[in-house]
This record gives sequence, structure tokens and C-alpha cells, in this order.
Amino acid sequence: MTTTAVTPRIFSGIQPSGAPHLGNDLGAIRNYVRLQAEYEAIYCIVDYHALTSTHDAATLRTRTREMAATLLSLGLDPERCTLFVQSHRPECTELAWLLTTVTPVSWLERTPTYKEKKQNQPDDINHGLLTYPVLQAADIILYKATMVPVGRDQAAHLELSREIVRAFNNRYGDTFPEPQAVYTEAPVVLGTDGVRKMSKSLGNAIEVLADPETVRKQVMGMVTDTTRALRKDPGHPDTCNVCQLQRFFGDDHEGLWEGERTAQTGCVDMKKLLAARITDHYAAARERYLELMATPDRVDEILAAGAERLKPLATATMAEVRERMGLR
Ligand code: AQP
Repeated sequence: MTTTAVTPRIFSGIQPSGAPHLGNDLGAIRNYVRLQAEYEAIYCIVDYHALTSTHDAATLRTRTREMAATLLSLGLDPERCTLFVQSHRPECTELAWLLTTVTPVSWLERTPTYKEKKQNQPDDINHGLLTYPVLQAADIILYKATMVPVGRDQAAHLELSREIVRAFNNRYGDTFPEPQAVYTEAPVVLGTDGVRKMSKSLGNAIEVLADPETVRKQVMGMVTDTTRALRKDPGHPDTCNVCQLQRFFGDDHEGLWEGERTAQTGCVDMKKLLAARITDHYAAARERYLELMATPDRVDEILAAGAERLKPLATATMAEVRERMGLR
């Protein structure tokens, strides 16, 4: 008997580890919004995951609600998708433990994000960082999701999820479908340093719902075309992060790029324009966000309803898994 899910179901998680940025939106959230119209969509604020780097209870609670309000203001519709908090549906932690027994430690140790985190937080290399991809696999397959909208930085994790699924299915019979990553046109958004991926924790982010002055400062601090020493030097829009971002905030980027190439436009002009366009683009979402944060009970209700809606699915998967693994 095969129990592979038939209905295409998508799942994705986002950490409440700080203010959401352009990388989160262009790399993942835009796809969350688009795909909720076509598929059964489940989106999760992964607070268990955030505990691997956030250790202050009040901060985590606040950021979790802020992340929910952000996602709703950017276009998630609770009528069309299920939005919930990871720890409100804790079956994933039991499943994660069971999955650790089919996951070789060597798979986890070679994960690029684990290696990066070891460098970024050398005084706090906790066990959760190592087993992060197992919990992530559990998050996805608890709901038998087959599509996972993520940024490219998650590619290795997704591959690991697939390997874990194969290992489980080989040992206990066909239980879970293999999830596939779904990318946007901007699978990797570089940070303001122009080198590393934009990240909440690296101090190189442009926050999508920050006030206009904060956005302006973050954009004006961007590293531009490093080969362009003088204003009269021709620019290289193909490698300039500011020029690349213009693609997502207007349909005139070809013209703007030509201005760079012919040195009619300077890097500072481009940054001012980008900052103004980002602020305009997110103005309505920012307003919705402020409204939602003024009615926090409404946000909490949506999250509670989301977790409740998922209960039958989570319970059914766990019953099946326990049966297959011989747990009585
Ligand atoms: N720079 C990026 N470009 C494209 N996609 C990105 N994502 C994150 N940064 C970029 C995607 O956003 C989704 C949610 O990410 P997350 O918050 O769960 O985890 P993350 O990738 O670790 O994001 P950060 O900002 O780098 O968080 P911290 O600093 O806390 O580790 C994911 O789909 C991710 O791919």
C-alpha cells in the first residue's frame, strides 16, 4: 500500500529571528503568496528553529507575532493558506527524533549552513544547529508536502530532507513523498555588503517593512560597483547589486542599466532611486502591518486556528509512522 500524498501540498517555514528583509521576500515570501492561490499551502513560523540562535524568551515571543503580522501584510491570506507557529503543532519534534534514527551524523556535519553557523556563533554551537535539517525535514513531511518554496541557501537542506525521506522509506516502506524546492527569480539576494547572502543575523539586510528613513540608510550603505572608481567611469550593472535589485522594483531597469554603463547615472543616484522604490513598493504592506500589530489578538487567533486546522493531518501521519516503526 502506498500512502504518498496525491494532492499537491506546499510547505515552507520562516524563522522569527529578526526583521524580514528583501532576501526573505524576493527569495521566498513572494512565492508563498503566489502559490497559495494554486495549491494547498501551509506556512510555518519556525520558533523551535529560532531557538538555535535566539535565547531570550520575550524577544522570541515578540518576533514570532511580528513575523506573523509581516507575512499577513505581505499577502498571506488565512482563507487561502494555513499559517501557524511550529511549537503550536509539536508533533514535528517527535517525528524529528524518529528521523534522527535514520540520519547518519556525517550527513548533518557536512551541511554548509551548519559550517557557517559554527563560524558565525562560535560560542554557541548547540546541538539544535546540527540537527536543524532533521527538524526541517520533519516539518515538511509531517504534512506530506511535495513542494517547498525557499531561497537557494536552503538547497542543501532540501536535498538532505530528500535523503532522509529515502532512508526512512527504504527501512520502513513507502511513507513519505520526496519534497522539491521551488525557487523565485531571485533565489539568492546579496546583502548590502554585496558579497554574502542577505541575512537577518549578518547586519547586511534591507528590511522590507522598516520606516522610510531606515530603508534609505540601509540602501545608501550598500556596496556598489567596486570597479567604478570615479563618477565618470562606466558602471557594470551585471555585477552591481544595486542595479540587480532594480529589476524587482520597476520595469525600466534596462534603461537604468544603460545609464550606468554610459556613466550618465552615478551609484548614489541609483541608490536613492532604489530606496524610494522599495519604500513605495512596501508602503501599503507597512500600513497593514502597523494595523495588525495594533490588533495582536487577531494575529494570535489566525495562528491558533492554523495550528488547530493541521491537527488531524499531523495526528494521522504520526499514527502511521508509529505503526510502521513498531511503536505501540
Ligand atoms: N538572501 C536571501 N536570498 C534569497 N532567499 C533568502 N532567504 C533568506 N535569505 C535569503 C529565504 O527566506 C526564507 C526564510 O528564511 P529563514 O528566516 O527561515 O532563514 P534564513 O535563510 O537563515 O534567513 P536569514 O535571514 O539568513 O536568517 P538568520 O540570519 O536568522 O539565519 C528561506 O526560504 C530562505 O531560503
